[in-house]
Amino acid sequence: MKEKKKLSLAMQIFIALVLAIVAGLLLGNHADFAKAYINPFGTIFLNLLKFIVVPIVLFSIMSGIISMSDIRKVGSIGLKTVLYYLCTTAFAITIGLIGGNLFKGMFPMIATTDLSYEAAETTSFMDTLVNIFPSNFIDPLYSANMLQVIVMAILIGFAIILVGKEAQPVITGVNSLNAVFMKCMEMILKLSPIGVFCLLCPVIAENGATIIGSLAMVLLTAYICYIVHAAVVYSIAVKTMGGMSPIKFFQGMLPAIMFAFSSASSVGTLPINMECTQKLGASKEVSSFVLPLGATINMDGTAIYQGVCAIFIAACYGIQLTFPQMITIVLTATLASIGTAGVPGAGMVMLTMVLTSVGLPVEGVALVAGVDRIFDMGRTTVNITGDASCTVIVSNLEKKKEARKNKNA
Ligand code: DAS
Repeated sequence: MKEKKKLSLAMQIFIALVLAIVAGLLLGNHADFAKAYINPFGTIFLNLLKFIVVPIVLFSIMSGIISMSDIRKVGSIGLKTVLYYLCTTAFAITIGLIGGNLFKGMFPMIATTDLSYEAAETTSFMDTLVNIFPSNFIDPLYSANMLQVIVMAILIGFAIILVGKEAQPVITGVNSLNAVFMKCMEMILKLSPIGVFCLLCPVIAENGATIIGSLAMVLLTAYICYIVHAAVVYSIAVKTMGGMSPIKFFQGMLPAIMFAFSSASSVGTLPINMECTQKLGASKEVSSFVLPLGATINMDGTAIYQGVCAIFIAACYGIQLTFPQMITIVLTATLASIGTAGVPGAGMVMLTMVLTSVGLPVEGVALVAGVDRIFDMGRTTVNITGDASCTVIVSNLEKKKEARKNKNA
C-alpha cells in the first residue's frame, strides 16, 4: 500500500500558525478563555523543550569536543563564533537606530507624565563576565544557566581529551547519553504543531487589536528593521561565508523561524534550531556549540528593538539623541545582549540598561511594555536566525579548513 506522504514539520507548523491566528482573532472577545484553557498546553510544550535543552547542550557539546579531540579546533570555532555574533549585533542595533530615526516623524507622541516602571536589577559587564563561570556543579543545570552549562561542557570535554584512553568508558557514556537525549528531543519536537497553536492563539486573542493600535507605527518600524537585517545581513553572510544560497537557508530554517515567532523563546527554540541547521548540512559538533552560545549571547533582533524603542521613547520625552549617545547605545546593546538569557521578555530588561546608558528615563519602558510580546515574537525570530546563520558559516569555514589541512597533508 502506498505510504501516505507525511506533511513536513515546516508545513505542519505553518498550518498550526495560520489556525492559531484565525482562532485567536475569532476568540478576540474571549481572550480569557484562550489564556485559561489553551495557553497551558503551550506552556507544557515549552516546558518540555526547556526540560530537554540543558542535557542536550551539555552532552552534545561534550560529545562534539570529544569528537574534535583537538582543543585548538574548539578555540578556533569559539573565536569565529563570538566575532560573528558581536559584528551582526552591532549591525543590528545600527539598523534599528537608522530605522527609528527614519520613521520617528510618524511615531505617536504619548504623554509621559504619570508613567511608572519598576526596572529589574541590571548587571555590569564585569559581573556578567564573572557570572559566565559556574561556582557549583548542580546549580547551572538546575537553573538552566546556559553560559555556565556551556563552560562546564567545555571544561569536562577538554579534561576527557587530556585524560585520553583511560577516559574511554566516559566517552562511551557521554556519546550514548547524547544519543538518548537527542532521541528524546525528537519525540518532543513531534508535538511542535500543537505547541505552536497553543502558544500563539492566546497571544493573538489578547493582543490582536493592539497590533493596529496607537503603537502600530513603532511595531511596523521594528518589523521592517527585523526583515531588512535578516534579509540583507544574513543573506550576504551565508552566501559569502557559508557557501549557501539564502533561499535554501531561509527555507531550511522555516520550522525554527515559525516556532521562535510563536514561542518568543530562543532557548525553547534551540532543539528545533539544531535540527534545522543540521538538516542544512551544519556539523553536529559546530551546531551543538554555536547555537546554545547564540541563544544566550547573540540577540540581533533584541538589539534592533532597542534601537527603535530608544528613539521612540526619546521622542516622547522631547529628547533628540546625539550621535555620541547613539554610539553609546550601540556599545551598550551589543554588550548587554551577552548576559541576557533567550527567554520571553528578556529584551525589555535590557532596554532599561540601554535607556539608562544615555540618561533617558527608565519609566519610558512603560510606553512599549503593553505590546512587548508582539515586539518579542519578531526579535526572537531574528535572534535564532542569526544564531543559525553563524552555525552554517562556522561549519562551512571549518570544513574548508579541514579540506585544506588534508590537502596539504
Ligand atoms: N525572547 C528573547 C529570546 O528568546 C528575546 C528578547 O526578549 O529580546 O531571544
